[in-house]
Amino acid sequence: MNVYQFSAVEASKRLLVKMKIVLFVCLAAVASCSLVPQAPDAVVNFVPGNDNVSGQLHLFKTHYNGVLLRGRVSGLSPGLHGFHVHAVGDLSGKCTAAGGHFNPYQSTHGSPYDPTQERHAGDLGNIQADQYGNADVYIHDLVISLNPASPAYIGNLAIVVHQGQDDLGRGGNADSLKTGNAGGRAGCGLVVHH
Ligand SMILES: [Cu+2]
Ligand SMILES: [Zn+2]
Repeated sequence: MNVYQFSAVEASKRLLVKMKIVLFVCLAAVASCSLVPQAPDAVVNFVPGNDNVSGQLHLFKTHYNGVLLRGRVSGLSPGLHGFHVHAVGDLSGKCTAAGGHFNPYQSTHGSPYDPTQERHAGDLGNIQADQYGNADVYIHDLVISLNPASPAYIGNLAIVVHQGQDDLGRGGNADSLKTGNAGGRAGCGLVVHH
């Protein structure tokens, strides 16, 4: 190998290293972009009702008009708690001013977990609090909407967390098909859509 050939090989090796560095920087840029947290489309801050509830949810618009609700509610008793969008965006009177379940399609109360069952649009089932009273919320619902043109739009409505468990319409009495017998209102929050 003469000197010229040697330096040509070295030059091409250096070029390859440079290309690898450029590729790495590009990939790192793409990766960091996908790690940037997405701003929520709406937020809910919980206030006390009959219990000293606090917490925050971030809401994201998803495909097909669905909504992802993500966050944490604290100050609950351990166990399952009925979780609904209610029809009125008023939190006063320990959440009683929020009215009944959000029901734009005149349905009976039911379960969001069974797509064959009738439900109020606002029926989001139960959330589960641990022994410390904290409930991590991660719900993807395809009925409620953050599209203002939808009848199921939940902007400026209230989300209520109840003191008891929602029987999901299977309680065998009249109230089961209205409220799910979820009991008093532990806390509530307004859906603030930006
Ligand atoms: Cu409710
Ligand atoms: Zn309901």
